Amino acid sequence: MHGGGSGENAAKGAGGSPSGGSGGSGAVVAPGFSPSGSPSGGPAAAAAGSPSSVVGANHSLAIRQEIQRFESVHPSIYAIYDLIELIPDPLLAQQVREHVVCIEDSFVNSQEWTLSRGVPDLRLGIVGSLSSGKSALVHRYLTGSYMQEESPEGGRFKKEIVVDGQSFLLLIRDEGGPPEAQFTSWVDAVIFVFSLENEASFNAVYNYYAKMSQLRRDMRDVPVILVGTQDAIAEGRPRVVDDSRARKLAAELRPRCAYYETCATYGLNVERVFQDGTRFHWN
Ligand SMILES: Nc1nc2c(ncn2[C@@H]2O[C@H](COP(=O)(O)OP(=O)(O)O)[C@@H](O)[C@H]2O)c(=O)[nH]1
Ligand SMILES: [Mg+2]
Repeated sequence: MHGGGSGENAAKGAGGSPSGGSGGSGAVVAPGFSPSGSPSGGPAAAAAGSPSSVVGANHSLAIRQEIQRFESVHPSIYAIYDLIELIPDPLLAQQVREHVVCIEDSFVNSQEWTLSRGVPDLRLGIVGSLSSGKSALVHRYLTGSYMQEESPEGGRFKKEIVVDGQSFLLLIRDEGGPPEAQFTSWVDAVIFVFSLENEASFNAVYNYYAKMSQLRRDMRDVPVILVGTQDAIAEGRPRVVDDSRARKLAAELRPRCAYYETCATYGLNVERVFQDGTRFHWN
């Protein structure tokens, strides 16, 4: 059940302390982000550059304004969810909640409708079974910090990335459940996430991929990345998926499919995963 979850999750995200960003986790701006790993100068440098860079700078303004819009509405949505908790009649509360969820999904979180088509965007989907570490991964990328709370509902996030002086709006969709048709048709690239400590989450990746292939004819052309998340690899939670099995799965998904182990607590490979997830647009 959706139940206001994406808002809740985004609220948790916004609670972090973004590194080098301009706001909450839904809207972190990262000037200088570059898929090649070398800082590209950021919007200020872009404005002073070639004509094509100036176009990028214009998009940057539109993107920042969109991120601001996105951020400014969320507090009101969270406030409404809190107020709904106070409605004594459970049926009425549920009806109001469903309407708010609908508004949130189709307008507040909308990633397509509110921005001019001319602004280049990148739609990155994150999918994997419950508790595979998707939200912790996304949160780490957006804020540079580790989020302790479980967040089963997923969420949608926006971030400006600048590549060679060009601004792009990166749309991240952390999917709360299995990949459905709308998610599958929406994505430009997919990060499949499983937990290295959970066999079922590893098996889910192949099943999710197979499901997406049934739903989308050109699924083979969609770039994918495989991510195995590490927890503390502590006693009582041993690693159950070894490197060779993970690499074998990656190879089954795609020839030369990138595979990374990540750790949200100390940030291992997190930046690289997202750089790879967006790199395909420029290659
Ligand atoms: N110690 C540690 N815990 C993690 C890490 N990544 C995820 N977790 C924990 O694993 C649980 C599930 O993570 P979450 O991101 O909510 O999974 P999701 O359901 O796929 O979004 C949460 O309790 C997280 O705090 C990590 O890198 N280190
Ligand atoms: Mg989650």
